[in-house]
Amino acid sequence: MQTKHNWTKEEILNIYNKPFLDLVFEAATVHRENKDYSEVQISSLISIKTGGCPEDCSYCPQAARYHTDVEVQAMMKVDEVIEIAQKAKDGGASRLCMGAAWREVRDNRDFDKVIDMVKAVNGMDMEVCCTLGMLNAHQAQRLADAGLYAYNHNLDTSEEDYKRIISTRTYDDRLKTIENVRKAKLTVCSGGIIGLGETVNDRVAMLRVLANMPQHPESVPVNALVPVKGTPLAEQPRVPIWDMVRMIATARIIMPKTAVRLSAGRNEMSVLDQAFCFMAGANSIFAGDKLLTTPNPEFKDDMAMFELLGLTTRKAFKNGRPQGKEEVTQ
Ligand code: SAM
Ligand code: DTB
Ligand code: SF4
Repeated sequence: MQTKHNWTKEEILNIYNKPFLDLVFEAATVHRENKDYSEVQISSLISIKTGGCPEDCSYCPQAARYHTDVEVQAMMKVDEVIEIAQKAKDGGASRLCMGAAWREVRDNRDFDKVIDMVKAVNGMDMEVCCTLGMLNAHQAQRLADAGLYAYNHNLDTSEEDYKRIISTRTYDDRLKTIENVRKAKLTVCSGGIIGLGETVNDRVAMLRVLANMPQHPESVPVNALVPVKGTPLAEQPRVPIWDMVRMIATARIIMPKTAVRLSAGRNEMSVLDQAFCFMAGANSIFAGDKLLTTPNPEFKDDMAMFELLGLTTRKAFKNGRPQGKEEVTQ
């Protein structure tokens, strides 16, 4: 089946608002037609530079202007990253995502260090992903040349709602970085957060931007807000599981080939909640006892869940390496 890139708002809204069980059934059907539905990709997160970020993203515990319990930490050493990557690999992760609390990448020694980290983890035969804020075309190319597999850059909400959540950059800045990532032939990981106080129209509008890109993102993370004390969104109520399932199912139906990641918020979900998300087409998670700064279920509990649900873990590089990359052996 060919993927579609001209979704209207009404089409997506009609999918999102279907009777719950019809929606899950349709998403599960699309999932089974397009993917090995029992295979789940495991990504592990490392915060290589924590806290002190100049941006004002109102959900984020790492923004310097909010008084949260996150302590600013200097950039990690390459050896530390290798050690954590090995543990993640041993635990079953096929991808390692390195996050930095930066507004944007600067051409300095810290970026050189990230390049070294990318080379090292790529050499361990894991897919390497980075999320470092805004990038120009040259920086995206440097990451690609070092062996980066994916770049994560979320849209978070709709263009209309963006100013309510973040004032220090624009939606267009976000889209421009995603374009630079595409030009460097990296795979794109881009999604958003629900539970920010957005409307269903905002959720649908964000999904429409992703689904109408000339090429669908290879991964779409769906995060449930983790409300953190000290941030402006600390008092937001928890996202109902029904909304999380609707969001995942809609993403699965409109982007059938994409990896839809059940991302932040799993620590508050039961195994049954998560089972519904997998049924609705989620086929990727972040595993490891920490996301960037907030808790996540333990590896062993996730493995017990996989066993219970009959899920298996996806191997690295199943779709080959991004164009132009040589096979790297350990
Ligand atoms: N600084 C870079 C950036 O903003 O692109 C990379 C790191 S940033 C922490 C990565 C993503 O984490 C954000 O785009 C947002 O979607 C997600 N995130 C941050 N805080 C969150 C929270 N409290 N709950 C859920 N997702 C969150
Ligand atoms: C994504 O979409 N979610 C991850 C990853 N990409 C970088 C981050 C979630 C962060 C949750 C809050 C924290 O742990 O600081
Ligand atoms: Fe900084 Fe990223 Fe957090 Fe925004 S989401 S404050 S850019 S670390």
